[in-house]
Amino acid sequence: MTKLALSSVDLPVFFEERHAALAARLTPEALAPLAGASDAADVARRMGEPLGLYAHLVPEALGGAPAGAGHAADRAAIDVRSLVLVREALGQVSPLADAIFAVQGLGSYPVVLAGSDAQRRAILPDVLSGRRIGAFALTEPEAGSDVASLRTEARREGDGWVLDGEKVLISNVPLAHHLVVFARTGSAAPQHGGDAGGRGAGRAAITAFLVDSGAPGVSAEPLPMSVPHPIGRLRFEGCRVPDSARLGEVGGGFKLAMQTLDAFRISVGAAANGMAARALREAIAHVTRRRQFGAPLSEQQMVRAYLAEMATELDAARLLVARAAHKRDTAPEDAGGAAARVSTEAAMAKMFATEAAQRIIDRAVQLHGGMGVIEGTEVERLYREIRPLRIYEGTTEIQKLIIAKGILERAAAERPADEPPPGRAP
Ligand code: COS
Repeated sequence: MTKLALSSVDLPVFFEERHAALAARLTPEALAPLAGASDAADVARRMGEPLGLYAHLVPEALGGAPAGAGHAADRAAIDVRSLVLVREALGQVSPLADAIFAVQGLGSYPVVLAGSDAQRRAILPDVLSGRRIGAFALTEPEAGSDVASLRTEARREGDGWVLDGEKVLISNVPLAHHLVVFARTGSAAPQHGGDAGGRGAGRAAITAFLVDSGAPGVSAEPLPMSVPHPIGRLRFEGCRVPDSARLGEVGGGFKLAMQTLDAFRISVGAAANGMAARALREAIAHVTRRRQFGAPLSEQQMVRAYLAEMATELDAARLLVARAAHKRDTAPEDAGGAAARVSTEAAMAKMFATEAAQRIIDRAVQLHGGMGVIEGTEVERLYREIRPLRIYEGTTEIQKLIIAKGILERAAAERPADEPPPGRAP
């Protein structure tokens, strides 16, 4: 099996030859048209043509990249290990491109998973070429981490639906042609906290819709961010859509959002690894060049200790990301034919990699001394670029809740029925 050199280690256990071939194509030279580019629309287009990166978001049957052996035969046929490689490469070259790519995925994967054949044919070929950009409209002013409490409403009217509500912090908004909108369709009131039954009813009342961003009743407003990143607010006022705009089952929206996030949270970890790898490279270049006290900084033990910690944390993060992606791609489907749940592993990868990248980049800034905080230096830019990754697609704190829930459920499932209560001798 071909070895895939991701850093100082090879990870042949998790990757296959086709991944090595993809990684070999994702060179800084190949991605050079994205480096330093600040026009989001242009960056979004280039990733379609000529770079062909969106092929990894679209099933092979609709022109996308082959998902490889071992995948569910059709609908969920997106290879998360390929996403991971693309995002680590983009993270090193252009965090702006990486963010647009990720949201193109969030805005199309629900169509891959739950779309009708007509919806898939109407959307996915243009997603592939980059003629069409998508967005994932989940977050609201009063519903961020607590998805079940969202308030945007879709009211049944005649043979369609009427959407009213507000979404905020929606990436790709100024560019997006279509929006995957999560709205409340059931009679259950939005649930904040409360008992499991109440929250369950709140979740069961959420449905996804595929809405044209130019549809009557939709308005968008950009929000300025601390880094170059297309993001904004959406308002739905009497926005009428046909029933054919519904994505999946009525009431299936919460699960669809979570399934989408499971796949893409893994790749957030990969993007963080890309940014951290870039910072480590910059730090090594700096400490081997810069001389103080008569020798290169790299001769100092404290500097070496920093480098050792940075490299080890980066490789640990890469291993967690690779493990989650491999499991997502290869674990047997559930009884309903859906991709295996990897919520715990995905949350571990996302949490650890983004937190580690923040620490690695912070140390790279420290090693650069005063130049590390001068606008325009690479590490200063990375220091700003990494920050949103610990928040978006589920904060670090939410990942901890998911991980704890996952391991407790696993422990309960493995406990024999006749085991004495914890703390008591058998
Ligand atoms: N795949 C399939 N089903 C899933 C799922 C997944 N990945 N995750 C959850 N579900 C289903 C389960 O069926 C679960 O039912 P059970 O009660 O049978 O276990 C149900 O959904 C509820 O799951 P959970 O109990 O975990 O829901 P909560 O409302 O308590 O909390 C969190 C869910 C907090 C984890 C969720 O709201 C979340 O991820 N929040 C962060 C949102 C986010 O990432 N926002 C960023 C937007 S994109 S930038």
